Amino acid sequence: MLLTKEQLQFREKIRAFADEKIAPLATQIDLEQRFPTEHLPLLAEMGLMGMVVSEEYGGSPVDTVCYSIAVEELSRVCGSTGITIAAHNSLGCFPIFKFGSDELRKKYLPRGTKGGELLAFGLTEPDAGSDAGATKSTAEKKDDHWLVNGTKCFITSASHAFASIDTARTSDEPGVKGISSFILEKDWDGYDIGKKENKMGLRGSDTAFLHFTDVKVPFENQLGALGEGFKHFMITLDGGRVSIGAMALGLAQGAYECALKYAGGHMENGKPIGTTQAVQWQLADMATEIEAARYLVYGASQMKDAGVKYSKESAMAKLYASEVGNRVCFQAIQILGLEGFQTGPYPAERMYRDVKLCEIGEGTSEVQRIVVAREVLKSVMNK
Ligand code: COS
Repeated sequence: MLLTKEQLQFREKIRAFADEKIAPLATQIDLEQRFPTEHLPLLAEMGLMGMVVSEEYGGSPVDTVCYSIAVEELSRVCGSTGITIAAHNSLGCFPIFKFGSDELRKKYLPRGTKGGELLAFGLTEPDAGSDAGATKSTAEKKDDHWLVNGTKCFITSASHAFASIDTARTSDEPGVKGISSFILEKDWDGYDIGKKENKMGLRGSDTAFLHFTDVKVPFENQLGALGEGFKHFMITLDGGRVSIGAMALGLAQGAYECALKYAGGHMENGKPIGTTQAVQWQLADMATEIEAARYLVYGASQMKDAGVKYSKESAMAKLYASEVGNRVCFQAIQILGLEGFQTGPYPAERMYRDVKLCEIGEGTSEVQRIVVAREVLKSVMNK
């Protein structure tokens, strides 16, 4: 795909950083299920923690194609770092920057951007996953504050984030109308973090429950207008889904490169296995699908920057790139044979485990199909 000179230079810079600073720990943090806190200052220094925030609030803004490239390049070597950066930027920084007051932006964004501290996003609940409008957490007005109660689950960076943006019901109105958003700080009374989840993949990322018991939240920490929480997180997820597409793309690229290298060097019957048509056809399909996914991810990114509605394109990008990611990682292991089935110089098995999340997080593939179907049917159903 044709990129501008600046975008190509940006890719080169992030790839060099990812290869040099992130890749060396990727296998170890996966095996040890350890969140690499030592990476945070490096990521902040590279500007990777403030990509969707203006300089005024400590950000290092880039266009959304570059943002996708950054998530792709980090994920190419380490899915855990890819998800941490995608969630922090798209779900943590973005809603504060987009919907927050100047005071909230000044209070929270510089710590998250230049300061290298993580922000989290608490939307999913035990009984509100795909049906995000079924949120049960509540925020009640008491004296000079909101009192927040509820439980959020599978929250990325829950244990390491200094604050989270959380949704809660502020009225008895059923469905999506009575939902609002708030910023809650980790150190406040009643804000408890659950145990770390033992996950199949992305084991170097931090995922846990958040429990809120009578957490006193100042009125000024309400994010955006009352009752607009659902719309705001749907807008937030439009961007987040592109970044999950970029993550899937990076994992696919990483696994493909493992298979490609192996096909060029591993000998069978006196010849590299890449000389066999069976392997050539697989590699050709993988390369083609990755490139098609890249077009969708970068295309949705360009639409975000153009300021046009891109919910359908973001859902398509996530849906397709995630499914390509899963297919490519699976095929890569098949080409690598036993070298791909074990932890070793070809980390395709880690990528295979990591990429599964892309079909689930920030809306399952089924949810993406709902979003796409609703949009494409609009033209014939509303007449
Ligand atoms: N941008 C702006 N507004 C949006 C929007 C978007 N992308 N999507 C929906 N809305 C608005 C709608 O316009 C509607 O507003 P009005 O009532 O004023 O018309 C309102 O939000 C409700 O939308 P809708 O009727 O589509 O809500 P549903 O409950 O039917 O939503 C799905 C269904 C499945 C699409 C939604 O619940 C969803 O995306 N679920 C998955 C959640 C998810 O991704 N969770 C993972 C979290 S990991 S961080």
